[in-house]
Amino acid sequence: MRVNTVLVLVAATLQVTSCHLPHTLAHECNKTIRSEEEGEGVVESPGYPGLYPTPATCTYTFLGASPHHKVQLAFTYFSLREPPLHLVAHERCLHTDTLAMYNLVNNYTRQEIDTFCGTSVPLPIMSSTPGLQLVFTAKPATSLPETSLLIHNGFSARFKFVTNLGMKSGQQTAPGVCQFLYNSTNAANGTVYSPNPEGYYPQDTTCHYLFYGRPGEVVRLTFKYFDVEGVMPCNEATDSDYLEFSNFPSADRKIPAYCGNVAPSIIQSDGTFFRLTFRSNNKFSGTGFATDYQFLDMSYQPYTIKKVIVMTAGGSGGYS
Ligand SMILES: [Ca+2]
Repeated sequence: MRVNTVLVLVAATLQVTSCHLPHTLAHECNKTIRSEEEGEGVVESPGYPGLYPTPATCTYTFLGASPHHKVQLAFTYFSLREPPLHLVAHERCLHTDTLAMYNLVNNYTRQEIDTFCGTSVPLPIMSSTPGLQLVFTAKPATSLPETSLLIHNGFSARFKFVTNLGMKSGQQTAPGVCQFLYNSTNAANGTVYSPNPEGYYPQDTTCHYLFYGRPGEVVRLTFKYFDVEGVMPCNEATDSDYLEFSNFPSADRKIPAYCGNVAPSIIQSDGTFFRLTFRSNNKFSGTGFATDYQFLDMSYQPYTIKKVIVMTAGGSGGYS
């Protein structure tokens, strides 16, 4: 109840303050961005690149017009007032200015992604739904130690509504669907990424990567990077996100699921088809994975048994 009262007071103060701010600054503080009006652009804290006003509460709402949309956000600058130094990691953001991020379910219900504070630039994030909301909260100037008041220019980030989950390779089977095809006839090798490459993968997302080799080919995966939130045995029972492999269109119990920070060793398919499945749940995200893939023609391997052809009389034996 007390928190609610404080929030109401902060909101009331902001309302009054807004009247005296330049038009652009007041306009930027609470903003709704719709994909049909602005498919991509920049979102900034009030007054950026100058100091942001304190106290302040600003809500930025991104709404994708299509159920296939997700919102990708990549920060180019991030500097909020530092929390008091004595706080432990999980308490840091409780006592300073913050930027909280939420998936918007049905454009309305908030589902927290994460909350950031301090001066470390967050990695790119992606919503798991067509809606994303940012809530920027700056505490009153007097509520923080003097040392934390030096830098507070706020944040600047590029946003983009995407239907391909930001993927950089493969052929997507349908907009908004996290299923990508890798045909040997299109590319004999390349790299496969988790959704929102080089950032945190979106929550509650399942992706299938389907590899199709030519006759006689297998596919080999060599992992370059691996950070999938979870613990052994990497399944729903342990609240884990995971990566699994299959030689079939359905699950393959022969190969264990992978999660954590240790990348799988080289993985190779038994035949021409291979399926890689990534699954994230609705809490905590890692930065995902990157793996090189290479189709290999096994029909020319030295240990392949060659058919012996016996020539007719007058000829000589040989191998084909
Ligand atoms: Ca998770």
